[in-house]
Amino acid sequence: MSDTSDSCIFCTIVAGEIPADELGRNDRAIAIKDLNPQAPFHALVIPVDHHENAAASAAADPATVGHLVSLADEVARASGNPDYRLIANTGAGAGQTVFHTHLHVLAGTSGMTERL
Ligand code: DGP
Repeated sequence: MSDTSDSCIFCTIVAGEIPADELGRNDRAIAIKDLNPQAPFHALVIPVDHHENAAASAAADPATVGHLVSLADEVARASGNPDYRLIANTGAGAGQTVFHTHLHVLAGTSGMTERL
């Protein structure tokens, strides 16, 4: 486990070193708009602590995933989307491109997207 990784784009965003369109934050995670939205509402919920995927975060602290889901629900509802999908791509073969745990929060469409 490491708390941060200098080469990780999401660690840089969490640290406030590069800008992101922030939707919410607590002491464990932040929620931002996805740079390349795949739905009318597309947020990313990112834990402060750096782990490569949700399973690794859960192994390090089982409460982490619960905190991520709670923040996802908060920002989805705040945007007027009480119905939404959560996705955690795990591994390059599943489409993961950023190897710092994150949940995709998608709303405003009922279908699967080709990308996710
Ligand atoms: P995944 O493929 O599951 O690893 O999703 C990574 C997502 O992160 C992808 O939808 C695009 C988004 N993303 C990558 N770099 C940035 C960034 O610098 N800012 C924001 N807001 N989103 C980013």
